[in-house]
Amino acid sequence: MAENTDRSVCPATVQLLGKAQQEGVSTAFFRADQVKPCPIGADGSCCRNCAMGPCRVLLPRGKSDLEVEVTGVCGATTDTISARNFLRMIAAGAAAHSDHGRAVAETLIAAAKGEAPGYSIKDEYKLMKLALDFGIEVGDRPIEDIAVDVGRAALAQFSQQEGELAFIKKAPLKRQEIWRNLGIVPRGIDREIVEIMHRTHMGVDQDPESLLMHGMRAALADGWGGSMIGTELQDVLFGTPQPILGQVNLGVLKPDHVNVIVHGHEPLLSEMIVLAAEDPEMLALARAKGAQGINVAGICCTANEILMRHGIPIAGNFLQQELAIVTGVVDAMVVDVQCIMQSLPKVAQCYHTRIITTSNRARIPGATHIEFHEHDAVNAAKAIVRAAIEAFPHRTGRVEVPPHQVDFVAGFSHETIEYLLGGVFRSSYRPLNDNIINGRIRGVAGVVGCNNPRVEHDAVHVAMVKELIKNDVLVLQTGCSAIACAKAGLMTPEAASQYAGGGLAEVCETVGIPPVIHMGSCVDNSRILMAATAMVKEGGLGDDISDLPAAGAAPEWMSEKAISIGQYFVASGVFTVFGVTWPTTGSEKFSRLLFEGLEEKVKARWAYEPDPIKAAKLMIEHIDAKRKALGIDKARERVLYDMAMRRELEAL
Ligand code: NFS
Ligand code: SF4
Repeated sequence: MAENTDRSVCPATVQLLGKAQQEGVSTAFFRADQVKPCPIGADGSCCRNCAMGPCRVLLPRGKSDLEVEVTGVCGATTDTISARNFLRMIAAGAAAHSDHGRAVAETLIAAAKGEAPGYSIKDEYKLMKLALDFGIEVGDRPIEDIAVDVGRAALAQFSQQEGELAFIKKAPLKRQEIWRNLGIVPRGIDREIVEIMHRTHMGVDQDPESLLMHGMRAALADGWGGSMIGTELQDVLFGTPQPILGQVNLGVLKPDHVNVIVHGHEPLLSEMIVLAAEDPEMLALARAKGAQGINVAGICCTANEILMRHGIPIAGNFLQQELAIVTGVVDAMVVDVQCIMQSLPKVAQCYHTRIITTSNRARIPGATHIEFHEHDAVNAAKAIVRAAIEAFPHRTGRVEVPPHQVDFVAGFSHETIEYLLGGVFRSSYRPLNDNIINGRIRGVAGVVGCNNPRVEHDAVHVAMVKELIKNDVLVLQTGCSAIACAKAGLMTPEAASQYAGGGLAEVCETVGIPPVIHMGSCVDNSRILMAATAMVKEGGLGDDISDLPAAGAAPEWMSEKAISIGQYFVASGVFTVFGVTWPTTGSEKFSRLLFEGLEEKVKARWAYEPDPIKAAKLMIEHIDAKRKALGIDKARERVLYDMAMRRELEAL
């Protein structure tokens, strides 16, 4: 059995794991010891797509499917089975992000029609830009009418059967051309996801390469479709994020307050809970029950969403959801969709915490269901906050809130990066590109994704990101990875001088940004696509995303959403490294297609490397190769020389 100090680098997590153990509370950390991963499923060699199986296509020890062929009952080979399983992960991930995007579009329409009290249009400028993207007439029409049309056009992207998704046109022209030549421009979001399920059904598409091409099409429908719709429309409804100071880790919970944790992904409800918690009636009720006030905090991507727009603190990332309850001070944990552990009601039984499910798509036995609809959001939010207040006097057991809480800066949309770098009057990516060209910044890395109890919590994210910034790579982050690095103190402007290489530190200090940039939730990975595109369009770094000195990673991934994200990064031209485990290791043939073969098709590929330092090195090597291809490798040598000279001078 591992020591708790080996399970996480996050001190609050280690502390509460001790409390959970003392109190006999089961958490994912301990269950991971008990439930070992099935080796056949782990390497993608199990097919259960029909009742002639399930078939386990195990190769003789030490042999690969390049040498020996093993098939299922229907004759499906190892690489086909591996490819089909991989595609089904993409389908599930793309579906999750996209269904989220769909809900936002529906809410925008309802809000514009005045059928969703509490919601309004916060970013008219972005709405106008979207109207242009969708070819909607603006003229001097009322803003509400335009919003209804934008919402409807966004919804139509899901059911569109032919043609191309509208946001594809936001990508660099060269990238669009690559997609068109390969025939992988998504037609409609739902269509590409459904087609994965069809193609991977028994006896349909059995050519791994053909399967993978379609997998990319569906993944692109996520990144440049469902996720991008989610991000853009949320900006319209809730405002485009701007840099904001936040606090993170379980120390943000307040023992003398009613604590409401919002956990999940869709900010539609959590935005209303934030408002309900400020309602004088609710505050009075909380005081009447003996509380000093109402404290809202977030977990997972919901946390990232409301942090960026309201400065609401983040209690923790994915693996801290159960531990938040173990503090004994969480009065209600409100969940919507995705990444919510079914164990929560069971953990809550040991305390007084109310687990409240709110989406008709996501119910959990043992939880209280208070269904949330946008037309009655304010009342649902108040009912939830009231339930938390009523639970407050029933706190039982020992209260233990870890003292750990870290300040950080978040809220970097791709628009605010542009603005921060270029200033008010000439906002542009020019300064970023220039600093990459002159070598102060070596390149850019997107480090994103989950936690996974199969590896030390947060440790892989933090080690990788530290290694990258030490080597002058500017890091863009989202999701639970962003929360991990915020907790580690990497998201303050001061972190630049402490952790970044000389060149990157100099740029960060001049502009006043951290070396690690928080860009939001996982659907906001679409912001990273937009930032990469803006860099290409600014000029001087090639004419496609694949020309940029850039790389991506999800070092502690666990969800199917992460696979979809990784695949749309790769299909968009970004070299992408995953850690923990790799779901196609059972087939050397299919793995080679992902790790090598994709390069000639989309000019980017996957890599698998669980060691964070080695993975960072792969990313840096890739960045350096791209610098060389662009002919800007010499500039960096000069900068390094300058730095060395400067240090020498300083030493005198
Ligand atoms: Ni992304 Fe966000 Fe976290 Fe992973 Fe889950 S919360 S959508 S899937 S675990 S990063
Ligand atoms: Fe076995 Fe083929 Fe059926 Fe899969 S589809 S379970 S490999 S028979």
